[in-house]
Order: sequence, then structure tokens, then C-alpha cells
Amino acid sequence: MNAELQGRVVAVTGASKGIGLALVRALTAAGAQVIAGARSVDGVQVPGATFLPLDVTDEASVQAFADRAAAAGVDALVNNAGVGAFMPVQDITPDEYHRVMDTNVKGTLLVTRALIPHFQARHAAGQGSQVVNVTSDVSNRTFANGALYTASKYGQRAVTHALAHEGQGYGLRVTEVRSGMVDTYFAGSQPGESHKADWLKPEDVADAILYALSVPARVRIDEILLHPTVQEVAYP
Ligand code: NJP
Repeated sequence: MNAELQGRVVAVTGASKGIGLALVRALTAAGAQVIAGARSVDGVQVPGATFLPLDVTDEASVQAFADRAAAAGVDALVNNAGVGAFMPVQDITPDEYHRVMDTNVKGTLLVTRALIPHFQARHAAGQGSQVVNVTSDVSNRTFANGALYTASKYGQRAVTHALAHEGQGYGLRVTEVRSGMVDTYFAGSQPGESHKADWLKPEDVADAILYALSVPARVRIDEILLHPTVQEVAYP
């Protein structure tokens, strides 16, 4: 048990698999209560977690999730839900644009927006809150075939930074977690594919998020950047 997470209530989006599911397991093991959301949650169970259907692109779905989280006394939100798609600029269709941007940028905005009144009420009651946004190591650099995905992650990073400025006024600590390649279901892949053997495991990213959530209230972790050792070193 992690003393800093004992009794905490954390909402996690994109919690049905990959990094999100690893985070739900790590948080509950550390003694936190978790409100977990994704589109496909049937049959997903972790003791100590409540799984709810959530489509982060859908305002009504988001509001229902946020209401449940607020009623449970949520003190931290992890915007982890995300999708990836990689193609040359000339192949980006409007449909694909909307799928990626709506999930990664609009989704982060909608879920965060829905919980801000709750976080402001906590501040008025003398309590702090946290938001952790899982963006990407490519939230500030790009590459061939990366226009759509990196545009979404640059956008999500901008939302993160603006929220950090605004949230300081109501006791909100905001963290951006930026990971390199992780062995999940990301972008239509399958965990365990041989070329991903040396990539980060979802648990590695979950541990980074856990760190940001478990530091004392006087500490704000603005950003965590992590990569698998084998990934090429690349600074913007
Ligand atoms: O991917 P995956 P990761 N509403 O596919 C959910 C970032 N990242 O864990 O809705 C609600 O295993 C989906 O659930 P479902 C990445 O950009 C990754 O790797 O049931 N939930 C599932 O639980 C993303 O932000 C890598 O389909 C929605 C989860 O999201 C985060 O890490 C590198 C949803 C995705 O699980 C987690 O991705 C990097 C919606 N509309 C950043 N749409 C990497 N893996 O290499 C999807 O730099 N989900």
C-alpha cells in the first residue's frame, strides 16, 4: 500500500486495456478507489475499481461518467483514452481526422471540463485536485506519417498547459505524461508482437503516473518524459 494513495479517488479514461488498465490495477493495489471508463468495459473487472461505459467524444456519456466520479469524491482525473493512426498527409481523410482529434483533443477537453466545477468546489473546501494527461513523447515533435497523430498530441499538450495555468487558481496540479513506444493495443497492434519485445510495458507508464499522483501536495510534477532504452534519443 502507498500511503499517499490510500483513500484517494481517481478517475481513469481509456481504462479497458493497455496503459489505462495497468494504471487501474496499480492504483487499486496502492489503495486508491478508481472510477474507470472506456467504450468496451463488459467483463473488465479489477477489485476496488468501478468500470463505467464512457465514450470521451460524446458529451452525454462524459457527463454521466463525470457525475459518477464527482459523486464518489474524485480528487484526480487521468485523461488516458487515446487513439493513433499514421499515414502521409495526402491520405488523411476527414473521417480519420475527426476520429483521432475528437478522441485525443476533444475527449480530453470534455472530460476535464465536466469535472472542473467539482475540482473548484473541492478548492473552496480547502482540498486540492490533480489532472494527469497521457499525451506522448511526440507532443512536441513530428515525423513522416505523423501529421494527424502528432497534431492531436500537440493539441492535447496545449490544452494541458493552458489548464495548468488556469487550474493554479483553484488548487489543481496538472501533469503531462509523455511516453515513447509502449507495448499495448495502440494503433491496431497486439501486445506481445515480436518487434515490441523491448518497448515499455504498460506498467512502466502506469508507475510514472502513480508517481505524479503520489507526491506530496506541495509538489507539482509538470511533465514526465520516458522512453524504452532502445528508442532513438530525439530532442525537439
Ligand atoms: O492504447 P490501447 P494505449 N472513449 O489501444 C480507450 C498514448 N500513447 O494504452 O474505448 C473512451 O491499448 C480504449 O478503450 P475502448 C495514447 O495516445 C501510447 O497505448 O474500450 N475510451 C482503451 O482502453 C493514449 O492516449 C503509446 O476501445 C476510449 C484505450 O483508450 C494512451 O497512451 C505511445 C476511446 C487505448 O488503449 C493510452 O494508449 C505514446 C473513446 N472514444 C502515447 N477511444 C504507445 N502505446 O506506444 C479509445 O506516445 N479509448
